Amino acid sequence: MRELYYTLLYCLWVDLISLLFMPFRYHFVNINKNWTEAQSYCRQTYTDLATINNVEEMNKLKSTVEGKVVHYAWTGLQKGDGQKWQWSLNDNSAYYNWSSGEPNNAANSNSCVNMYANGKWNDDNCLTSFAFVCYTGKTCAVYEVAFFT
Ligand SMILES: [Ca+2]
Repeated sequence: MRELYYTLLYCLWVDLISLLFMPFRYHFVNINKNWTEAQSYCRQTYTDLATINNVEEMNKLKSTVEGKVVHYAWTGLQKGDGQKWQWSLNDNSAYYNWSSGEPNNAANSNSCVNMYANGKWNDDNCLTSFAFVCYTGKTCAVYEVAFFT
């Protein structure tokens, strides 16, 4: 029990520090990778590919990538089972910021979502290589687990 208590304190502390010093949870990675490679990179280096749940997060993401995205950057959105859009991080969100005319499933092969420099989204071929945006979630999830079990 004492160990759990210390772990909780440690995680709260780590999260507090990361909130203070890393206010932006998004990281633009200027390396061209296909969607799956980008996902692996983000999972190894940060938390996952970027999740965008609402307008505030979209604006935060836009300011992170401002002036950096040349063409497109992968986000964490992908067509999952049942042809439903799903975030790589498994968040359920009903927020979408599609560019006009998208998603168009061009050539019947558009199952992954990238964003233009203006922040609008486009469905594209997952095998095409683009820069991408990763996401840093909570550094410690231990106290959540402890509270909910
Ligand atoms: Ca498209």
